[in-house]
Amino acid sequence: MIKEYKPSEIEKKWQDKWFEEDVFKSENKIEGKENYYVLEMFAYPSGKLHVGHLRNYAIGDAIARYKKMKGFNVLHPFGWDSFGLPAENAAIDNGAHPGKWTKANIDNMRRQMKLMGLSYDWNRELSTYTPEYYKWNQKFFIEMYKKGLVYKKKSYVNWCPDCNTVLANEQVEDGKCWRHGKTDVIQKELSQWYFKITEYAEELLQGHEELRGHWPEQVLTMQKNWIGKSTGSEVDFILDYKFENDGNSHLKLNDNGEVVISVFTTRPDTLYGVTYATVAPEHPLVEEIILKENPSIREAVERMINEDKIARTAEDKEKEGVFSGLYVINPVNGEKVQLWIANYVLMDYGTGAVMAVPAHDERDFQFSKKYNLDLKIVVNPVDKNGNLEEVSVEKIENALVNSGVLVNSEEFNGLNSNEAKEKITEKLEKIGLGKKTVNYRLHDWLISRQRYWGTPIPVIYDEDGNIYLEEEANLPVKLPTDIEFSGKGNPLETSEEFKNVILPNGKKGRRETDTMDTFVDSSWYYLRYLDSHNDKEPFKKEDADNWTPVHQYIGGIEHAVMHLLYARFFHKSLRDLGYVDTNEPFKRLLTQGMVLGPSYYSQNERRYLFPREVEMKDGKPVSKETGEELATKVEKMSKSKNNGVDPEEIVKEYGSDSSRVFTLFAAPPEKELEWNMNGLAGAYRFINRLYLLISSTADFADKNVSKENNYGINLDARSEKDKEIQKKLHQTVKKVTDSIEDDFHFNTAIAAIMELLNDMTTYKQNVIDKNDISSESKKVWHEVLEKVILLIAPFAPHVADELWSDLGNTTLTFEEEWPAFDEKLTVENNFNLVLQVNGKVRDMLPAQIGISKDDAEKLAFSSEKVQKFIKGKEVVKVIVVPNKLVNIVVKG
Ligand code: ANZ
Ligand code: ZN
Repeated sequence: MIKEYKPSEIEKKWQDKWFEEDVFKSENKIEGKENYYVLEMFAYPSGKLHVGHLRNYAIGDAIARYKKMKGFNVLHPFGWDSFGLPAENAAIDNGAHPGKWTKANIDNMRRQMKLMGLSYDWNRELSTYTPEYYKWNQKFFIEMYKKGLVYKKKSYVNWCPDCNTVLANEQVEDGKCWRHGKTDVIQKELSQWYFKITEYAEELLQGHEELRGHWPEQVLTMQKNWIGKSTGSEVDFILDYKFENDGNSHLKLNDNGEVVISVFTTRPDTLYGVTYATVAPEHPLVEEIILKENPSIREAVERMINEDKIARTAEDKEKEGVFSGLYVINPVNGEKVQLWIANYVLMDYGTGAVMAVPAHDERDFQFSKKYNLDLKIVVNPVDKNGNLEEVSVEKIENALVNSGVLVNSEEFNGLNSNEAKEKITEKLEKIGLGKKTVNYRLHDWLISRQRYWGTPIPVIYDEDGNIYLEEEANLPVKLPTDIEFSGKGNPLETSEEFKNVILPNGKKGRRETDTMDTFVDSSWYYLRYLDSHNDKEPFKKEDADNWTPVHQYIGGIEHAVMHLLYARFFHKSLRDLGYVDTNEPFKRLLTQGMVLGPSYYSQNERRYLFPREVEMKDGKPVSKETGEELATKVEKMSKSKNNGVDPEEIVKEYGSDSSRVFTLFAAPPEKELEWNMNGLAGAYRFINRLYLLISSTADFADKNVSKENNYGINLDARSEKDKEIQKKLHQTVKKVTDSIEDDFHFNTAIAAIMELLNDMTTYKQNVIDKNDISSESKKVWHEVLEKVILLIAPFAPHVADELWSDLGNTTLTFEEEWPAFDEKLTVENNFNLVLQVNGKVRDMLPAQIGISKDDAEKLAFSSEKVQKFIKGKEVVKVIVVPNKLVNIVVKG
């Protein structure tokens, strides 16, 4: 029976069946089965799938289907990261409520995903914008607040005037907003909510040991740099100033009521080289003392505060500063040095104050040159032979930043830098003016957003600004609907009903109008899937312990620091709140590579052309309309380059199966994938060939035999061709299994199936079509067909189920066991033994690999052709090269 391959019909037929019968419904526990949790990062509902989604889901689905067939209890859910700015901007632009826009987008994307036939358990679908979900964000917030993991602090924050909201440092790129590439981020002083992620800095770093080998090393490195651990000392300088303490001071004071300025340094060995000290312009000392004593420098200070914080510390950034008029005292030698305010000192690193050593620190060096401050060499560089190099303050053109031997440092002279670091810190500890410390570059996580479309922070203030937590019985604090989306300020401020509340003590209260950063939503959603409709608790602890860490997480590398670090922090916080026992959210991480496509740029029109506007002329791309030769590049698919492809169109035209097979075949999952229409067409042809071959030979297969009794094949009764195809089959099963187990290298797995298909085609032509059939051929063919269908099932599930039913099966491939292979059948068991007489080849005979020397000799003498050449001659010796040849040397 010859059928035509019609992907749209086949795919619709099977999707209807799968979804109507809810075959992907999963259980939290199945007796005797090991759990396997495979999770693709949930999606922001922008409205349409892009090709990066297609790739991500094809990978995840192949893993889910494979693991299911391997006998695991697989959890494979999907959901929507559905709070955030774009919905709100759409509301401003077209007046529709963000919820309406979001819901419509989710519906459309879910529809598109269903066209792909992905094996998600949609019963577990979640959406973070629903009160049923964000209620738990609020509960966690309250519990974390009670545990000291949430706090409110006034500080300078990054502010995007276009977003009209605060940005995390991670959301500022080169001083611009990550969403508004042209908008300068400014600094604004605001009171904001923070999660105390720094409390977990060390654990987040140490946890890498558990993840190493399972996460891409690149991601671990990015997290490590982000956490930025550095070991050093804190050194206390006393301000030379008579301070009147009114009790409201934020400054650090010693027992004598003197102001202490602690600095963080990684180079305590340079302490004798300090020639001045600096504080950040935001340091509390500046407002409390310096500007009172010296009001004329206010303008300079404010200018520094408004500079971009990230650029401020860059090596090549012009250093700026102003003398405070005050002095501090060096704790080791009592020297009085000037105190400056400098832009290159940041308030939120270390202590916000620095001991300046211009001879040994490059930034201090540049600063001292600009403002004519002294230099003092205290660490003398040494040459290869350990001799002191000759250096002088007048001659150096850069700071001497390397370690060396101490000079000009009293009792520490002659020590090397490392010894001196220890000894000087010991001395500081002894006199109570310093200690060893560790510093992290990681900051606490600022979660306040002055936006509507996020989780309301469950806090109320009384008229004096005191903080009250919302009572748990009142959760969720829902977003109000009487809102104006004008694009100015925080829309929540426009709802009187939301803002004005009565406190439990009967007094008037005002509700917090900040909402939570959407990264809070994505920090624990993988746990919610375990029980996504539970309205009593966020999830059950038993489930969490059984299902985390997630066995395989899959997503983009762009989440290396923010999402993946926040989720790790959240998981550890939830552990410490008693919600889980495990330490990490994700055991294995696969970061899929980007999808690239060719772009065509027209110089004349100054724009990127769409592929449909381009044709090839003499192998070069030209504009169809003007004939202009176009500049072409292969780069990340994006709207701005007009080089994207629409997954829905692709799926409609070629089918989900071919689209998946193409994305999985064209590159290993972690590598970049170059989109290529010819490649896609090639995948289609492959599926088509497979489909035609199997459906046209299904009748030939002996369906009375099955895997239960090894298809009833009598190995000795097979023809040579049966043996060959069966060997190829078993080799392919092995190859495909190994490739998947080896970090999901689906590309080599599919390549192996393609090879097998070639051999199957040959078998059909030589055996089935020519009717050259052994007693076992039909049984062998049944095994071949069943197994190749199961092998392709994780990649092309629709066509697999169609062919599976063609073979008379009533089950789905998804419910079948992954095919087995017999190691014995995969090895080459025959070879041609070369027979020589006096070094000349006279015959070749098939032999078993591993044949003994004696048997090989016997075989050689049994050959009639050989006999002809040795007849009547004396055999001098017989040389046997194992598994290769026999050479008979004769004389006469
Ligand atoms: C004196 C010194 C001498 C320093 C020397 C370096 C070399 P890492 O390694 O990144 O942790 N520093 C400390 N706090 C700072 C702040 N808030 N803003 C800007 N710079 C700050 O860097 C630590 C070094 O950076 C510290 O060691 C301090 O300068 C500076 F020869 O102290 B050092
Ligand atoms: Zn912005």
